[in-house]
Amino acid sequence: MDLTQIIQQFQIEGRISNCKPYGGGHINDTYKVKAENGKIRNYILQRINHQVFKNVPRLMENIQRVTEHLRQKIAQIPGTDSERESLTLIETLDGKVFFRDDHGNYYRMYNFIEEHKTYDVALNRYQVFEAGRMFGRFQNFMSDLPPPPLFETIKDFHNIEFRLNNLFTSLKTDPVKRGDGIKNEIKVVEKRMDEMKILHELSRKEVIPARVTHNDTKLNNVLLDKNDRGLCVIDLDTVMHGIAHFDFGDAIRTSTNTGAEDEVNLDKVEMNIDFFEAFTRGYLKEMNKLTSIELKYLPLAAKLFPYIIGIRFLTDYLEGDRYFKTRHIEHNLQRTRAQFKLLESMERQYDDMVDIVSRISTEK
Ligand code: ADP
Ligand code: GN1
Ligand code: MG
Repeated sequence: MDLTQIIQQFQIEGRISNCKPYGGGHINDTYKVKAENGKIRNYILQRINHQVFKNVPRLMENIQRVTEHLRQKIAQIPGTDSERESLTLIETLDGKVFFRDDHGNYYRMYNFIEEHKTYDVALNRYQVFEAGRMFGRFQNFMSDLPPPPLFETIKDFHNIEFRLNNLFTSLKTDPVKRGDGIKNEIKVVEKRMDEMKILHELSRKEVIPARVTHNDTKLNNVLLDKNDRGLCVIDLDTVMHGIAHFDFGDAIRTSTNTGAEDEVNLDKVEMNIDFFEAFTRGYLKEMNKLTSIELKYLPLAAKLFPYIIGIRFLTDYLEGDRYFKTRHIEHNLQRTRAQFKLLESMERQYDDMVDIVSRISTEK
């Protein structure tokens, strides 16, 4: 079955006139689909990576519940447009929210949200503030998602002990013989292991409460409008139970970095503390439910994410690049180095992060 035949399984309006790869995600394959019947309608088609997401039907059930809940919440706010501010799934001809082809590949479609912008690297404070507001609002909205609990789409996704175990197992077996070249990176990991386990421990002991979280709050997973105002949180595959810190941490990792996630020139990689302030301000403006313990640990969450994602890139490098899409042979190692440089920059500015969180959370 080719892509055109797959698209025809969905209830789209018009004749398909174009379908081309879209976006820069590391996991799924995304296409922009254009259909015409007098007027033009665009859609997003995604082939869901079922090596990563092992139970796609249950994942899609989550997405259906989450998008419906968000739509209701948004519709209650005067002046909002729930068609543009939440994702809308397109059903198949037989009323399902995904299609499975003869090879066992899974596809879904969404309405294309027109006139949006996404950024891999933020250009100014306002964009970062808006991203903070959007992810804060997302967490706030999800706090009354009706039961039952969401399905866990990837087990142990942000479990640092699991990620460390995977790294050291791969280092020991060294399947593609890359272990010798990463001694410095292993030192970076080992030096911080105890500190980086703190949030996991606090969550395990329920000192930090479980919440419904997004878990993949990269800056480019929020669509902004043409004036850079926050529009829609996307990429909902990993929405499940987590702690607020997962969303705060991954968003700080990607929205305060002055360089690219895979920057070769490490001099370009720093945390912009002004952007940290802007994100925190936007996030806490909307997410007003955090306990004092949760607030206290936000700066640690910021450091955890370049660390944990760096470990995941490094593990994938050791395993021969099987998980993340890569463009060249050293890509995952290059990403690791850039993430660890960002971590060091955060460590230098840690006291400033603590002051900022404490100032913003006590302002009224
Ligand atoms: P991945 O999991 O691979 O990152 P995403 O769901 O984030 O996939 O989608 C990849 C890109 O496609 C996004 O960065 C965004 O630019 C675009 N995109 C996704 N959904 C929509 C949508 N409904 N409308 C417009 N653009 C979208
Ligand atoms: C992946 O799907 P995408 O590109 O938004 C990954 C995230 C990583 C990110 C690093 C399901 O996100 O966890 O932080 O790459 N998503 C999954 O860029 O593993
Ligand atoms: Mg994405």
